[in-house]
This record gives sequence, C-alpha cells and structure tokens, in this order.
Amino acid sequence: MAILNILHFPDPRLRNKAQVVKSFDDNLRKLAADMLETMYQAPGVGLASTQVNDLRRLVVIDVSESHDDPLCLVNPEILEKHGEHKMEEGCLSVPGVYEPVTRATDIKVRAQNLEGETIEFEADDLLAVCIQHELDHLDGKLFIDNLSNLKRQRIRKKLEKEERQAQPEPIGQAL
Ligand code: GNR
Ligand code: NI
Repeated sequence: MAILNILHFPDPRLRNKAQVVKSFDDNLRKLAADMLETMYQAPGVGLASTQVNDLRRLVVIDVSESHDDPLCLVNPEILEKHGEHKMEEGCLSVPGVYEPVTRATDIKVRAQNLEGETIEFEADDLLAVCIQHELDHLDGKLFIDNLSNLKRQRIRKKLEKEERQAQPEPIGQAL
C-alpha cells in the first residue's frame, strides 16, 4: 500500500472529469487500497480518484467513528435525491476551509463494487453528504464552487501562499 499525493485547489487537475471504469482488476483494487490508506492517514471521511490525480471513477468513504467500515464505490450515480439541508463541509483538497453547502438529505445510490457487481442503497446524514461531495469531485467540481467569486478568490490566494511557504522556490542563481 502507499500514501498518495492529494492535489490542492487551485490545481487545474482537480477540474478533470473522471472516466467510467470498465476493468475491475487488481490494479483497480490497488488504487482503492491506496486511496483508503491515504484517506485514513489524512484523516478524512472520503476521497475521490480525481483528488489523487487518477481518472477512474472511484470513491472511497468511511464515516464510521471506529474507521473500520470502508466503502468503495465504482462508477457511482445518484438515482434519487430528497430533502435539503445546509451543512458545514471541508475538503482534503481545500485544507483549512470550512463552509456551509446545501445538499439533499436522503439519496438513493447505484454503484459497482470492486468486483464489478452492481449495488444499490439509500443513504442519509453524513454518508449522504459525503457521497454527494465525492461525486462532485469525479465531475471536477469542488464544494467551494458555489461560494461568491470574492470568497473563492480569497481562498485561492490563501492556499497559494501556503503552497509557496511549504515549497519555497529556489533562490535565483547570481549570474
Ligand atoms: O474529510 C472530509 N470531511 C467532510 C466533511 C463534510 C463534508 C464532506 C467531507 S468530505 C472530506 C474529505 C474530502 O475532501 N473528500 O473529497
Ligand atoms: Ni473533497
């Protein structure tokens, strides 16, 4: 297993749209295992493939308190949405930023598991929020996209500054 690098906003690769998975092989299972390890280590309750610069439609989620209930969803779709509520969200790709987002409260989901079998289930509470958040990632969307341009601009500036301080550019050589 391996810890993967999580892309941070405003990295343009977070805008990529992930592609439908057709081969359910060991390589896909390795990606899922690596994404779970990366998510637990972060720590976070979900992670989408686009966040680790992979374009296979795969999300991993674990909203359990004991961190022992992993869910891997391949090619996930939301079939039904019911109700609305506003909840504070965060994102491993937008570190340190927490903003309220309006989402459906109850959803019906269809996905495939790592063996390619179709599964359908209903979700509510944090699991429903998390699934909607992760599906947005697969389509290149981020939870800050619905904020005002000014707010998003401020977030971009803050993260760009943090990125520079984490990896300072080499000092130009004297010529
Ligand atoms: O760890 C995460 N917590 C979270 C909290 C509220 C709403 C959504 C999330 S998902 C986030 C991990 C992440 O960025 N997944 O893409
Ligand atoms: Ni996220």
